[in-house]
Amino acid sequence: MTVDATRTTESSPGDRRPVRFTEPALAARAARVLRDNDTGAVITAAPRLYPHMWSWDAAFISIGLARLDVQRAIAELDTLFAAQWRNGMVPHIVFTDDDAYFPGPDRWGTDTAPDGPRNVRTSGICQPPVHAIAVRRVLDIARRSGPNDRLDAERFARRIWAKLYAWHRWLVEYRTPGSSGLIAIVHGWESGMDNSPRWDVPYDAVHPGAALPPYVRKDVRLVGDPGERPTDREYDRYLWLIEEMRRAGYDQRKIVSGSSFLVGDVFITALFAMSCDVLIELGEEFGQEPEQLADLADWAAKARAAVAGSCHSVSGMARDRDLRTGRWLDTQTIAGFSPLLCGGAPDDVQLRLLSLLDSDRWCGHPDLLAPVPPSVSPMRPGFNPRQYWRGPQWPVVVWLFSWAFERRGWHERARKLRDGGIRLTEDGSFGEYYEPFTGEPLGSTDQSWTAAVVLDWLCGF
Ligand code: 2M8
Repeated sequence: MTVDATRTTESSPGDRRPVRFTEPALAARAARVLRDNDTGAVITAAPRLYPHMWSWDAAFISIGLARLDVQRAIAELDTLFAAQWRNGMVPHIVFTDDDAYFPGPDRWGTDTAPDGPRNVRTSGICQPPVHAIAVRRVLDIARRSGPNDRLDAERFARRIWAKLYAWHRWLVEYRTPGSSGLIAIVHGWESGMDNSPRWDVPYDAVHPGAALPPYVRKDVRLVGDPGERPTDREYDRYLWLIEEMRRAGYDQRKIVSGSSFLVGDVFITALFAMSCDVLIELGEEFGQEPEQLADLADWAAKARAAVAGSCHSVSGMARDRDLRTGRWLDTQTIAGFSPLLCGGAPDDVQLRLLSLLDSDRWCGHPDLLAPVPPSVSPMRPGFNPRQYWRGPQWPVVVWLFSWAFERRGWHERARKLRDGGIRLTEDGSFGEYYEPFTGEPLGSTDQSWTAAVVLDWLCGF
């Protein structure tokens, strides 16, 4: 489409934000963000704050890229999977040469990890398994864009399938300890929702030792207000967990048995169930081994049961579980709606969750600029509208819910989330996250995954 990237709509006196771009102008700006953040090798997660490739960011980014250039979208996922560990883990960061981010590759010290990749430096943990969903979306977009794109994307989907299967197998083999069936994380960063109140209780049991090597944070210098980022106390714990992993020599079994943080993550478990479904569809289409398809069906069923089994008997909210103490973690965060993503909960629980999501505790809160779920309920004590994962709205999370609702046949709900997501981002800054009442962009601007999901919404089908 030909567009004028500067065209804005009139903003009326009641508007809380001065600038609103028209949809074509917003799409053009989103495309420019993705192009500007392209180093030639990877699209960085954000220009200054995140100068590397992050695992789940790359998945969302590939979806936006597919709207511009299917080949480039495929290359992005290929780059990520070229860094896959030999045991199947997809690392949470693939490092570029930029040294503006801490902790960088030296602090992770994965170069000698027995399962690590050889020619590329990575972190030593993972992030949510949304990659099969991205491959599916890239394929769907390519099929509508023309015969060459279709052929390329089909070849790619066939080729990457085994890597996706190995990644899912790794999660089952190493990360389903205990009987809850939830997929376990060994660091809050693995959840993607770094300092969410979901992790406050388990982090209380992480006691950084005197042997924690000194460090200097770089993130707090790169955001307008350091108060939007996690605290130093939280960072000490994040770094201590890395220290524990280094001492375990990045041996997954040792990490899972010894880490002072081990939590069953209900949101990841729901995403895993959905991704297994998608992998089955792709595997059936491209003639993959029936045994592997059966594995995926089994894993998806167990993951769904685990999500349903975590639901609180009164509120219906899904819960994480501290696997070190065996206690459920009751927090009113967006992760509580996980059963709405993957299904599998009894009808009455699902209905309760849907009406809670619509209520003034969540999307129906009268003061929200855009009716999309914040990371934490505005009614929860401790809700902070400006602080990282403790209140702001995240467009990628909204995208996940809109994608899942569409798949579940809830078209009207999916459309409302999409419209709300565009309302949130139509100032054209592509914030990393947004203050829910004013719509102020927070954290980084020109964040790639925000631009990518907005582009996908705007190009729709
Ligand atoms: C944030 O996480 C990184 C650590 O991985 C950080 O705060 O330094 C999270 O929002 C995470 O979900 C995201 O993938 C990453 C890059 O956008 O930033």
